[in-house]
Amino acid sequence: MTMGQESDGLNKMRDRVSRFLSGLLRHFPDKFGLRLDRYGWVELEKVARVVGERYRLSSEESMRIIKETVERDPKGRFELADGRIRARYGHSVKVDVNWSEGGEIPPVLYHGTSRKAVKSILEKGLLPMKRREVHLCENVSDAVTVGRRYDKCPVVLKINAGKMLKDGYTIRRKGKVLTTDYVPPEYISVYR
Ligand code: HQG
Repeated sequence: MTMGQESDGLNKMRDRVSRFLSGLLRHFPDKFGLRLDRYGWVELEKVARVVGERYRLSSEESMRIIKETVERDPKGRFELADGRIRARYGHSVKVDVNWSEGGEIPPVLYHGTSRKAVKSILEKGLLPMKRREVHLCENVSDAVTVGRRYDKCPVVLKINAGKMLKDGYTIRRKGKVLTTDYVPPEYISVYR
């Protein structure tokens, strides 16, 4: 096997593990016998055991792949600390998401969505829907990527985050993603 083939296989495995971890740590920990604590944390060893069984990896391999997946994740989807792991955002399970990594919140944020959701969003505001938070992006191109998950020609909404903060709303930073509980229509306009 050449180096290229080996890393292709490894990249595919990391990709699969990343998707599985997103599901496990955001949506269905109980399906695999895991219990998240109040803030979404769970012992890394337990997660490595579940991942190892699923992908037939030794516990060392599974631990290594999880750590590499977390470190290389372009969006900072996961966080490791004190032998534990959690998803930074995207939860549907009941966890306390009310924490932030600090740092400046840009005065303008973006949200990518489908064309068919726009009318309702402009009427009712941005709701968390099946998740615990509304997810926002720092730049237009990230918002387009998010919106493409639902529509090949997504709409990008511009969020007046500066005004939201001034009016007392909380916006949290979770890796590359910014989150909030709800965005009322008055802070939303169509960017493109
Ligand atoms: C829409 C992924 C109608 C909202 C992404 C969105 C993100 C409304 C959908 C992260 C509405 C919910 C989250 C309203 C909101 N009426 N539609 N009032 N309010 N919506 O998946 O932001 O790659 O829960 O516009 O990249 O798309 O998995 O939210 O289209 O960062 O790490 O309801 O998940 O990250 O969809 O995605 P979602 P999202 P990962």
